[in-house]
Amino acid sequence: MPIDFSGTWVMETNDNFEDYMKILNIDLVTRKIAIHLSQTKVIIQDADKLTIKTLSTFRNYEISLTIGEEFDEYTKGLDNRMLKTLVNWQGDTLVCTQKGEKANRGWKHWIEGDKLHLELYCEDVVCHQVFRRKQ
Ligand code: ECB
Repeated sequence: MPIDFSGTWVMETNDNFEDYMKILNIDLVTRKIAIHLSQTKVIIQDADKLTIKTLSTFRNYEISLTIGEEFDEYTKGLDNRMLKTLVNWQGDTLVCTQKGEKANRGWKHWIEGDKLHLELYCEDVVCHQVFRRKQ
């Protein structure tokens, strides 16, 4: 039985988000707004199905997927790119690869204690976000 990421998670830290946005060619004005956002993750995990909502006061973003099945992801409202995205288990870590224009793009989710971790990576940039479970 894999672990369950389901729940509502509130951002505590967001390291290197500026460089992650820069490598995705996000414009300065958008970056200035986005850097100050508190993001909330709402994750619904049901067997091999996963919905991840990223919510903020500025923009929301949502994906739904089946673990182990590649799908077309359009990063609407983020960098607006088309990706071939695949999420798999690597032990208790969810590992995502996002094939597209940018090399070495993807993310990893894992849980440590009561914290949800997310590493967002692209090319040589890694952004590390930590969330606490909302009671
Ligand atoms: C949706 C809240 C953030 C809105 C930021 C708006 C503009 C910045 C544009 C692009 C920056 C790139 C990504 C934003 C960071 C987080 C959003 C979701 C990142 C992601 O791929 O999350 C995965 C893993 O949780 C699920 O989609």
